[in-house]
Amino acid sequence: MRAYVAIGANLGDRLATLRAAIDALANAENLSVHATSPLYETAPVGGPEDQPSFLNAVVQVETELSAHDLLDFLLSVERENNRTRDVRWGPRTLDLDILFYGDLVTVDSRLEVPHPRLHQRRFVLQPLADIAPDLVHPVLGKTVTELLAGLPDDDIDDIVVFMDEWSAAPCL
Ligand code: A4P
Ligand code: MG
Repeated sequence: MRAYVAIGANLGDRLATLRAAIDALANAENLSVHATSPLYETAPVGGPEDQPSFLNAVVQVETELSAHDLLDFLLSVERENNRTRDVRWGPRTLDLDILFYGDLVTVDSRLEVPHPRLHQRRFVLQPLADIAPDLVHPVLGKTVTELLAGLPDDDIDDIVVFMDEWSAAPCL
């Protein structure tokens, strides 16, 4: 199955943590990394005031894991990278979110796919558009390019390219 995973960090050595996360994905059994977007530096959306800026990217993976097993694996990679959960939308060393898992549409107490806020967020849609512009949201029926174009443009300056090629996994 093809899946898209959003990765983000705004605490500690953000770049080193994101590289470690990509290595963990690339070295996992039953999963391979097929594309990595450029890395963006982004202003925090929500959460406490004055939290540090994020580094964000999106990764395309192919996996034999079920969606829930993929979630468990991503949570284990977060834990290995010292992720703690204190404040909702608060600062974190590493956040790994499943954006899409094929065309799957599912909601339960542990997992919601597609990610319920992806279509509102430039820090997700911009890197996703870099690697999958024509991907269609299975609920909204719009491509990633269309969703990105539909965002209000008042936050356009809140995201800038930090680094184009930044991981050992395949980039664009
Ligand atoms: N969960 C449910 N669906 C999913 C999914 N599709 N992928 C559950 C991953 N996890 C999913 O997650 C809480 C629980 O969500 C997990 O245990 C899992 O069972 P979390 O990582 O502890 O919570 P969170 O990420 O703080 O919450 P939430 O509401 O998912 O956060 P968002 O909406 O992802 O926002 N600003 C910038 N610039 N960049 C960012 O990366 N991230 C956030 C987090 C806020 N502001 C940001 C950024
Ligand atoms: Mg998360």
